[in-house]
Amino acid sequence: MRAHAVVLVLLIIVLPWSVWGDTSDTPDLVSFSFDAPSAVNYVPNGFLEHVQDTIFAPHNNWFPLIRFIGEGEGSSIEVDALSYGHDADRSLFEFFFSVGVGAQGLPETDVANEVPADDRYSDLYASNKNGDNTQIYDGDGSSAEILGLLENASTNLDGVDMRSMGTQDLLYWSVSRETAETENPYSAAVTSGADIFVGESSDGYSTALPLIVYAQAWDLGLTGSDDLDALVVIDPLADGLFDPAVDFIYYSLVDGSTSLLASGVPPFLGAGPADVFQVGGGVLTPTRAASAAELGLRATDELDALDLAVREEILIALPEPEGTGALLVGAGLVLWLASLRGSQTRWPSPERTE
Ligand SMILES: [Ca+2]
Ligand SMILES: [Ca+2]
Ligand SMILES: [Ca+2]
Ligand SMILES: [Ca+2]
Repeated sequence: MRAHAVVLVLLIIVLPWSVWGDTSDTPDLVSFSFDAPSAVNYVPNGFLEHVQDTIFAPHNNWFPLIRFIGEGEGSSIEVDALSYGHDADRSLFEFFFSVGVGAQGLPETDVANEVPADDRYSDLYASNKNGDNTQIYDGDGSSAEILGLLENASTNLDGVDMRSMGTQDLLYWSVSRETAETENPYSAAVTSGADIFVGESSDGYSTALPLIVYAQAWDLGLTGSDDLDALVVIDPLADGLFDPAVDFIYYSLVDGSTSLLASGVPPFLGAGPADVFQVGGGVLTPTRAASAAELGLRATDELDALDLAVREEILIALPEPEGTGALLVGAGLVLWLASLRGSQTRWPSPERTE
């Protein structure tokens, strides 16, 4: 009985730490980038590597932790989409996304309910294409799990993978059209904002040479004047080569991309910047994987970051709310007191000690 009580006491001491210990930071989850204007929120405060090609982890503060540095301090390279690459069955996955400046969301969705509107751009939402969406991460953590972003300064998250690391040690990314046209090594290699690059997920990923192209704009049914702004790669062989027979690529386009404006054929005819398209799996021409309405977004909204993930895995992996820790402590105390009452010959009851 004494050993039983000792174990219970240890549980009371250890459980709160195991539950609460993860709530301050969640570096094991989510990798994300923000856009160039957002860097202004961090760099003047001495966070010189908090720029638009850095990849971040969540942090319980007003700045996110650094996961991968691209060019780093003073970078002018805008990484506007990223994916570690998946090897699993995509049919199990839901859509996890961030929205861009001006997004409204359909009425009654979490995007629409996030106010003021400038707070929406730094959040992550999930949808199973039922016309609704749920807030999963909140930029400043006031209404959901925290990313460590400044919402009052409208930090705009522009790329995401719902994991801390890939299983394939690869990183796939796209850059903005402006970066592709003006910044080396992208401009020297004559790339476009709709090309997808691949490298090892280590420091310097976005500036590593030689620049390796995973898929070009035309592989995606796009033109060189399109700009891909959200990306999920499924590359089961992890060979860094787009094989349209077995690989899948999911993507969204920036508002104003040529294919959205002037394609005239499905799936781009009548589509917008919040629609998600796909190629691969033996289908060489793009199809629409999700419409704005299916994701609970308006046709004019911008979707600017995307991943496909299993919601239960994300939610299970999230730290328990503090209320759960208090419940566990309470339950532990009740069990401890019960054990004391059952062993009064060895352990004085609380009543006797007073
Ligand atoms: Ca970025
Ligand atoms: Ca965003
Ligand atoms: Ca791009
Ligand atoms: Ca988009």
